[in-house]
Amino acid sequence: MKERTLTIIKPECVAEKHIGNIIQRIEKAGFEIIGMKMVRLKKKDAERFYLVHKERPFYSELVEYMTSGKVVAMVLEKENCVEDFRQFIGATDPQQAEAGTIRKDFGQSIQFNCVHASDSNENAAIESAFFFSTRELIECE
Ligand code: 3AN
Repeated sequence: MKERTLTIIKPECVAEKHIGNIIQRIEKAGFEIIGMKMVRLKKKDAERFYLVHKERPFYSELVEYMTSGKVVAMVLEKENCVEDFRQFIGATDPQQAEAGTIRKDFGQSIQFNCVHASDSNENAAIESAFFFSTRELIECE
């Protein structure tokens, strides 16, 4: 069954002009882009997006980082999308990420790890709705 996931190309990765490379790799790996936009998150938006991490010691740093520049948000569609995309981008810490993954190739550290990806179908739906209205998503077969 087709699933969806929400990914974000993070500020440092946009600033370093990796958008094109990353999108090309995502497409070549068989993920269909059904929604895409560039935004600069406001503090209150980033706080809400990362609310699950509120109690983590890195929460305020994370909010500051995610509001520090433009990001590109995308909704992707594919069979087994959530799990396959997390596999495709690699571990949270780029140093632990497998060779050939996006985080291995473009990530700098556990915080500056170049992309976000939803970790469950439930969160994918919530995170997708955070950035996109249903009208902004392409209906795929
Ligand atoms: P993932 O992005 O792989 O789902 P999470 O959900 O544990 O990983 O972390 C969300 C984000 O918080 C990460 N993408 C990263 O930017 C940041 N982060 C995670 N762990 C740390 C840490 N130990 N120190 C600083 N930032 C972190």
